[in-house]
Amino acid sequence: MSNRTFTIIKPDSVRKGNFGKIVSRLEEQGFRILGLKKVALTQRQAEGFYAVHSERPFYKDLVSYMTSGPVYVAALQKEGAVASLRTAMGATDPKKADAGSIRAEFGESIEQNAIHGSDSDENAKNEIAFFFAESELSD
Ligand code: IDP
Ligand code: MG
Repeated sequence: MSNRTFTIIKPDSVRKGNFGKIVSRLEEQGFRILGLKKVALTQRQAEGFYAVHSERPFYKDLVSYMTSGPVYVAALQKEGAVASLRTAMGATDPKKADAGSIRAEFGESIEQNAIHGSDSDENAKNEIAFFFAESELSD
């Protein structure tokens, strides 16, 4: 099992000034930040990143949301990182997310849900590589 995962602090979080609070939570829960940067996703990047959802009815809106303002992308390290981040985030729909989870606290809607987290070790590896060279990562 890999000890890495990938997150995006999404545009709604950055807009509302919740970036620091969310990163604090992650650090409190034992994640180390291997790499972090602020980026304004291009349409092409957002489409590529979410290509797996290209046939879903919400794809177009998702791409406009993810390009609506800057985001922070980060590579994180923790034992069992992928599962641990998914638990910390909560369910996709903030209304269904466990109390105390990041999405329950900071998400607006099923679309504007504050944070992205990889759903498997393989996707974590690919998503980290989408934004970072290995030489940009250190613990
Ligand atoms: P996840 O982020 O919890 O892994 P996914 O199913 O991978 O959820 O969906 C990717 C993103 O697409 C979600 O985080 C959310 O921003 C958006 N999304 C997912 N389902 C819906 C929906 O039913 N309506 C609108 N947006 C959605
Ligand atoms: Mg997903």
